[in-house]
Amino acid sequence: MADRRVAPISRDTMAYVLAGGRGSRLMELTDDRAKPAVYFGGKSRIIDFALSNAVNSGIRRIGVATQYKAHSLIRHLHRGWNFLRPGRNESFDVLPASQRVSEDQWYAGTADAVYQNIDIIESYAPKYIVILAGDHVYKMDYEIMLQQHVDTGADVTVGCLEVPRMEAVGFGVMHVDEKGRITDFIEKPADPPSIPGRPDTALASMGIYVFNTEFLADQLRRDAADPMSSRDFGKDIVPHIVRHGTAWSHSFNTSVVRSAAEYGAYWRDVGTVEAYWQANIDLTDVQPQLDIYDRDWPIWTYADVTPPAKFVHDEDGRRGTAISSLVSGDCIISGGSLHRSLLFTGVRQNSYSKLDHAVVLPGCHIGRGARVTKAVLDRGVHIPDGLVIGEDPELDAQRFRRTASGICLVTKPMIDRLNYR
Ligand code: ADQ
Ligand code: ADP
Repeated sequence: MADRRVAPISRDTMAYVLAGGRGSRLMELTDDRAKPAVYFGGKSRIIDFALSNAVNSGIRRIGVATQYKAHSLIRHLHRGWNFLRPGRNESFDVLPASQRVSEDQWYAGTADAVYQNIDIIESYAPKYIVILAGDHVYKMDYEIMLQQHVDTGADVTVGCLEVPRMEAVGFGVMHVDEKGRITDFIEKPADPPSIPGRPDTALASMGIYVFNTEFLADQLRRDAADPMSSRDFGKDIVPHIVRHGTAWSHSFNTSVVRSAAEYGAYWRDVGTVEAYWQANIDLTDVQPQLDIYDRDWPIWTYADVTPPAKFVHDEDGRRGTAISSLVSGDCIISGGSLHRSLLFTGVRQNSYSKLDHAVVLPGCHIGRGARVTKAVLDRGVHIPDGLVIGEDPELDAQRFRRTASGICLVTKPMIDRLNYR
């Protein structure tokens, strides 16, 4: 008998990525770009993780809803993610707010960011839709979650993970029965309920939802007619379905993509300067928890074509050295040294300079004799010759954005202001 192939569920699915959030706790890093567009891991931007997960899971229809400061995000999406071609049962749509309903109307909430484009989604007729956040770093096979959704016949399936109870104040928190069906869902509770028998742990929503598209469209229309609704998945749509329909949880542990070198179930919000710095520096570990070298689950991105990184010694024969560091293309380390640091594309590091635990975004220049410790340097920052960052807490706090644990965020305007002193 002929071999009958059944297409995976992912080929009948659209991934819809919410990428409109400001990410205000990243401070000046999101002054001019949306959080999903923030650089991460040497070559990528944060949104590349959700998009790569979708493509690696077999999904070929993707929509991205953008809103806040979307210019560099949209540019990145057009350059890097436009390879999905209409006509091959594929599509890629960037959907900025205020294009559809009226010119001055932004997306009210996350559900509204889907509702306003529901006719575009329906025109593709995907049977399933997976709603994703564009601002988390993790590797996950959505096909496994889709399969569970189909098997249980749920109205909605919500991705979840266990978090320390006190951290759950920033999440949707759920109760599930012994099979995993959600019995209660509370968005950002002040006093998060714990998992029964485990007082220090709560079950948190990852903000990832699978729906049958038709069902979601009905729910969004119902919600849009409710004047009391804030048009949000976590506040309105999911709690309503928990009360009136069937909502199932899906444990991240079952669909996290681990490579040989990896342990645990890595998922990060990188929502603060502190968490952002730490997650990038973690990549310099000998065996990091997040493996970005896994050829079976690549993190796709747009990247400029660059010449190789180059290490040269300076005029005195002092070496340009990097230890426990990641150095991207088009970087030239001439005489300086770096330790436990991560350089994005096109960084120039000059003689007698030192980087230690530094995250250096594209196009930065490190002047002669400068020393930078425990810092994030925003794109294009030029550190003047001899400037020292990360050694004098009081001075750092005056000049830069210094976090409670002593990480400095340094941006171009902050350096410009120094020159006038
Ligand atoms: P929050 O993280 O607070 O909670 P929210 O601010 O609503 O979620 O953002 C969710 C995603 O949507 C983000 O990727 C954000 O960039 C994007 N977004 C926000 N407003 C948008 C808009 N108007 N238009 C387009 N995109 C927008 C949510 C859930 C919780 C869950 C956490 C997990 O509500 O239940 O626990 O995510 O992080
Ligand atoms: P990214 O570093 O994310 O690639 P860009 O540096 O190109 O982004 O800037 C993102 C957006 O912010 C662009 O629209 C850019 O024109 C704008 N922008 C950057 N710096 C400033 C500034 N100092 N004032 C106003 N707009 C700016």
